Amino acid sequence: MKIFVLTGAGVSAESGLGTFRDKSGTGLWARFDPMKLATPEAFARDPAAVHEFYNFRRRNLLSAAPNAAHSALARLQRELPGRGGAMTLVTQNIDDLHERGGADAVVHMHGELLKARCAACGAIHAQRDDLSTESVCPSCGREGTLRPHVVWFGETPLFMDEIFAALAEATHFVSIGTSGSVYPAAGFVSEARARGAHTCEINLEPSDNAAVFDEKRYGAASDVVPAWVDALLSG
Ligand code: BV8
Repeated sequence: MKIFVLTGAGVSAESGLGTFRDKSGTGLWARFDPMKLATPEAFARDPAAVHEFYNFRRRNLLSAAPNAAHSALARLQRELPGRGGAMTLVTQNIDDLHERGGADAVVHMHGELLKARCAACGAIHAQRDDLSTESVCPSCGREGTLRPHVVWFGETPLFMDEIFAALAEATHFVSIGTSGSVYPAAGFVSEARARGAHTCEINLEPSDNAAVFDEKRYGAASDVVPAWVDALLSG
C-alpha cells in the first residue's frame, strides 16, 4: 500500500490556524484577505502589509499546537513501512504542525512560514521573528531583501517533480482538510485516479472536487483522521 496524503488548511484549523475560505472562522481572517495578500504583486506594492500578514500568522503559529490529526498521520507514516507500505505526506500548509506532530519528510509544496528567503542572494534560513523591510539577510547582509519562503498565487509550487513521481506510484490518494480550490494541488486526485489509485476525501464538508473521490469521510479532522488511521492499521 503506497499512500499519497495531501493536506490543506483544514487539518490545522482545530489548532487555531485560520483556513482560507471559511469566513465564519477565527478573527485571523477578518483582518486579512489571503487571496489579495498572498501574491508577488501585493508584496511589490505594499511589502509592509504583506509582512504584517505573515508576521501575524507566524506569531499565531508559534503559540499553536498540533492536533490529533497531525499525530495520527505521523503514526501512519511511522507504522506503514513495518507492514510493507509507505506514505508520502504533501501539504499545502506553510505551518510546521505536521513536523511538531511527529511526521518527517513533509513536502511543503507552498513553502514554510518559519523560513525566509533573500530576493538578492537566494539564501533560505529559519525565521521565527517578525520580518520587515528593514530586516537584514544573514547571508549577504543586504537590508530589505527578505521575504517569507512561501509560494504565492502565480508562483510555481515547490517539489513538483517529487510530487508527480509519488503520485505515479500511489495505490491510495487521501486528501485531508482542503477545499480543492487551488491548483495544481486540486488536480492531484485526478492524476492519482487516472493511475488506478483508490481515492478518499476527509474533510469537514464536501470539497469543490468531491465528486471525483471514491470514498468520502466528513467531520472534524481531529476526530475523523485518527479513526481512519486506526481502521487502516487494524486491517
Ligand atoms: C501555479 C501559501 C503555475 C501562501 C498558497 C490566475 C492567475 C495566476 C494563477 C492562477 C490563475 N487562475 C488559477 C491560477 C492557479 C492558482 C490557483 O489555483 N488559483 C485559485 C484561486 C483558482 N494557483 C497558483 O497560482 C499556484 N501556482 O499555478 O503556478 C504552475 C502550475 C503547475 C506547475 C507549475 C507551475 C500557486 C498556488 C499557491 C498559493 N499559495 N499558500 C500562504 O499560505 O499565505 S495557497 C493557500 O490557499 C494554501 O496554501 C492552500 O493551498 C490554499 C487554501 O486551500 P486549502 O488548504 O484547501 O484551505 P481552504 O480554506 O480553501 O479549505 C479548507 C478546507 O478545510 C475547507 O474545505 C473546510 O471545509 C475544511 N475544514 C475546515 N475546518 C476543518 C476542515 N476539515 C476538517 N476538519 C476541520 N476542523
